[in-house]
Amino acid sequence: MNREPGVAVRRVETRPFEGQKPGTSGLRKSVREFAEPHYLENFVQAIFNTLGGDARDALVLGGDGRYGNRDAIQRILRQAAANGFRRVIVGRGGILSTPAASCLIRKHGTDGGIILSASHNPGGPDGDFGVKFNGANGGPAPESVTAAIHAASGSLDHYLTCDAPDIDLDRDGCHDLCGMQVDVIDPVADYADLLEGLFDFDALREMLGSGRFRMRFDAMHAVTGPYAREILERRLEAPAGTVMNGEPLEDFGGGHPDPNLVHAHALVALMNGDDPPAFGAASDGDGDRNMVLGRGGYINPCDSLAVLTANAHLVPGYRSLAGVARSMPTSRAVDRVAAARNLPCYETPTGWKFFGNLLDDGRITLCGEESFGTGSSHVREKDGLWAVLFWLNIIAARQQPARAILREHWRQFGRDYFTRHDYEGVDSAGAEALMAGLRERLGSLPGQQFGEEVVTEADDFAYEDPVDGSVSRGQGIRLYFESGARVVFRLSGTGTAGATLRLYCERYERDPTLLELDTQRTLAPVLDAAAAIAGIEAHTGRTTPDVIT
Ligand code: G16
Repeated sequence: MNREPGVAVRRVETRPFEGQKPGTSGLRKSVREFAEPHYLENFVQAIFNTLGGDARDALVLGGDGRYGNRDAIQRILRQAAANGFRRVIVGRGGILSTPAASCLIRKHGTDGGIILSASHNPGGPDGDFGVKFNGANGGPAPESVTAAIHAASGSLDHYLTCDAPDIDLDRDGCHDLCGMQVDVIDPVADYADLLEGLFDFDALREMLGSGRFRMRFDAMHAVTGPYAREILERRLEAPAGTVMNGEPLEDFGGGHPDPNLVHAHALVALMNGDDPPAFGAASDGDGDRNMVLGRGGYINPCDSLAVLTANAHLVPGYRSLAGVARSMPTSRAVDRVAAARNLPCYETPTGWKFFGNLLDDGRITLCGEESFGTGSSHVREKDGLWAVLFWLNIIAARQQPARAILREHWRQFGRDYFTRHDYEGVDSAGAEALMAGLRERLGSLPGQQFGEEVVTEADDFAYEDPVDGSVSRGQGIRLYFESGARVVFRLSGTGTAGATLRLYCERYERDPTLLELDTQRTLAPVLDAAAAIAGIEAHTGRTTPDVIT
C-alpha cells in the first residue's frame, strides 16, 4: 500500500540517458558518468516506474560506503518520498553490505531494496559507482525486471523528488521526510543474528577465542569491516586485530576491493610469510564475495563450493540439503559431490539472479560461482562472511586445517583443475568479433585438433529456468575436448571500460599421484588450444591476460 505523496513533491523535467542498462549485477558506471546531472535520479525513477504503484510501500536502502554513497542515499530518499513510498529502512551511515541488505528485505518483508555498490570495482572520484535493485525475495532483480527498468529509462521525461533537508544518517532512529518514514538502523545486528542461527558459534568461539587457532580476515577497507568485527572479534571473541583493514573508506584506501590473489596482497603476503596464521579470508567492496586461504595456498572458489557441499552435514544450519547450483563457467567439482550424494545439481548462467528462482522454489540450498561467490538459502545474495564462517565451522568440526580438508576432498572426488584468465579493457569491437567468430564456427570445430587437444563438442550456453520457463541465450561459448577438458569464453557484464574477455579453463584429474600439480602448467595445453581457436591475440592484441585466478 503506497502513501499519497505530500505537497512538497517536485517534478523535474529530464531526458533519457543512453545505456542505462543493468549488467550482470545492476547499473555499474564510472563516478564521472553518475555525476552527470539527473543521471542517478533517472535510473532510480526507472526502477520506481517499473515497480508500479502497488509495490511502493517499503524499501531497504544502503551501500558499500564508497565515494558518492551518502549523497546518493539522500537523493534517493527524496525520490522515494515523492514517489509515494511509506517507509525506507536505511543502514546507519548509509552502510549496508549486499547480503545484509538482502537479509533486511526478507526480514521486514519490504518490496525490495536499492544497494549502492560497484562491488569489487575501485572507488573514489576516479573509480566506479553502481546501483542494484533487489526484489521482495531479497535477491537481484531477474532479467525480465532489469530489461523493464532499462526500457523505462529510455522513455523518461521527468522524475519526482521533494524538497527537504538531509536526514541525519549517523543516528539510529525514525525520521520524517516529506511524510515518509525513514528508519535509520544498525546495519550489522540483524545480519549477525541470522548467521549466529546457522553456525555452531560455541565451537567457533572455543576455537577462535582460545587463541590456539589464529586467523586473519581482510576487509580491504570496504563494507565488511564492521560486520567482521562484530561477528569475529566480538561475538566469537577472536583477538583484536583478527580483522585487517576494517575501517570502511570511500576509496577503499586506494585499493581494489577484489578478494583475489592479486588484490588482497597484504593478506596473501601474511599467509606466505613466516609464522602465518592458520586461516586467511577476504571479502570485497560490498561484502558478497569471499576468498579463503589455508596455510600453503588459496582455495579455488569452485573447490570451495564442492567442499562446503560435501561437509554441510557438519554445520547446524545445513544438516540436509535440497540441492546445489553453480554458474556454468564454474568448474564441475560440485557436480561430483552432488552425484555421490544424490543431490539435484543445476547449471545456471553467470549472475546471482539466476539462483533466485531455484532458492525460492526450495530446489537448492547451496550455490556458488567461480567469481568468488558462495551462498545459500539464508539470503538471496552471495555472502562473503557466511562462506568464511562455513569454512571455520567445518575446520572446527573436523579439527583439521583447511588445506588438509581440501586434499582429502581431492583424494575422494578427484580434482578439477581450474583457472580463469581475464583480458581487461580490450577493444569492444575486437572482443565482439572474437565471440562472433567462435559462434560462427560452433558446427565445424568438433573433430579439429589444436596442439594436443581435440575438440569434441562446441555450443553457446542457453538456460531455461526450470521454475518460470524463461530462456536466457548467448551465455557463453563452451568447448569440450577429448582430454576431458573444457573451456568457456564470455564477455564480462560488470566492467565499465571497453570489454573484458574471460577465458575459463578446467580439466578433471583422478590419478592420486597427480592431484597437487601447478594449475597453470597443468592447464597450459588447453589454454594454448583455446587461444589458438579464438584468435585471442589477433582480436585483442594481447598475448597474456591481465588477471589470472
Ligand atoms: C557479479 C555477479 C556475479 C558474477 C560476477 C562476475 O558479482 O553478482 O554473479 O559472477 O559479477 O560477472 P561478470 O563475469 O559478468 O563480470 P559482483 O560481486 O561484482 O556483484
